[in-house]
Amino acid sequence: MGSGVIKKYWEYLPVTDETPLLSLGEGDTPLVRSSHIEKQVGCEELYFKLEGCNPTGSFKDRGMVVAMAKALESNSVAVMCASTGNTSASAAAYGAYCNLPVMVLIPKGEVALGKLAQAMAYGAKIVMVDGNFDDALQLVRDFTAKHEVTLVNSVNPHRLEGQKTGAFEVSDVLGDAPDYMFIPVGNAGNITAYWKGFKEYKDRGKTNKLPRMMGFQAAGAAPIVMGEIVSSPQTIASAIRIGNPASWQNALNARDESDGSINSVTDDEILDAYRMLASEEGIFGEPASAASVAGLFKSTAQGLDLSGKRVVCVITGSGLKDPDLAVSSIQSGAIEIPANMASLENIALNLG
Ligand code: AN7
Repeated sequence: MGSGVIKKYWEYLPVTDETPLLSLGEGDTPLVRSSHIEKQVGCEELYFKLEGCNPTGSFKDRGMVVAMAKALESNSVAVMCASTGNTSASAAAYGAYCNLPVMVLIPKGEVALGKLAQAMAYGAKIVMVDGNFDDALQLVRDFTAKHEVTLVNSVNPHRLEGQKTGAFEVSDVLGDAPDYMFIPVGNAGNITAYWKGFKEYKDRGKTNKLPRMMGFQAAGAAPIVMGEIVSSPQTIASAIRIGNPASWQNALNARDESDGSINSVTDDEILDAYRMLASEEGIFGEPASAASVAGLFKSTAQGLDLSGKRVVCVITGSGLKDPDLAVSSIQSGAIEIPANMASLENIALNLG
């Protein structure tokens, strides 16, 4: 436990004798059984994979540790990424750990405060681009094609190699692959990586079956669902505010090969799932993460029968990343009182 994904899964990863065995303790995240939603959607077993428990609070760490180790192995002098927030936080942390300079390009005004704070704290050079994520990613791709700087977005194949370890862990804990995987889709790297992981585990005889991959985009940022680039993607789930996903074709392959689907959920559906996940399951995921749960509700409401099925939702990042949204979108009803017993009793003895 805590040794990190490279050590744990080295035989499935592109490591050599020269690859440094880095780790900030990523991976080994909890797979938590649902206490309420499982019954509401009528499945046999529902689990949440809590990727917010990774060192920087999102699934990105699984891929970043491998990308960073390979960058060090090839004597890279600096790394760069574009990000809606979590990739930049992860790159910044591993860069600090490895002593590699990191530059992150983020869409101006569109990154949740917690993620920005992380990139700042870890000491990355932060560049605010007057454009959206897709503009920033294009810039990074063009720059790294021209200069000797390593690209650590998920178009770097080492990122997906690391991220596929999420599928290994789910399979290891359950003893086989689940029947359904619900997963939010932004740049489409994670759905690609999970599908790769499940296929590899089955090929190596570690599992007997493959899950159906159920991806969900936000309705205002759903290029894969609509079949066309969205030039001004809009959604409250800033992590998946992406209009031209880099792994678009791979996501379609994962969908089709697994007999799954890629669909969209509205911001209202995302926020409902976000609140319900916290208040009924005790799990505080970020809004983008709640898209997987919103998708689960939507699919069953539309007739998907999950009876007898084992289902996993990936909760990709921590709700603490975006405290502004939590406070503004959840009517918590904090009560103010003078500091005396009579006032407290007046409130607390009438709770029920
Ligand atoms: C919490 O950080 O794209 O479909 O730049 O942060 O693999 O892109 C984040 C994406 C889901 C979507 N949930 O995953 C970035 C970035 C959370 C995320 C996604 C992201 P992909």
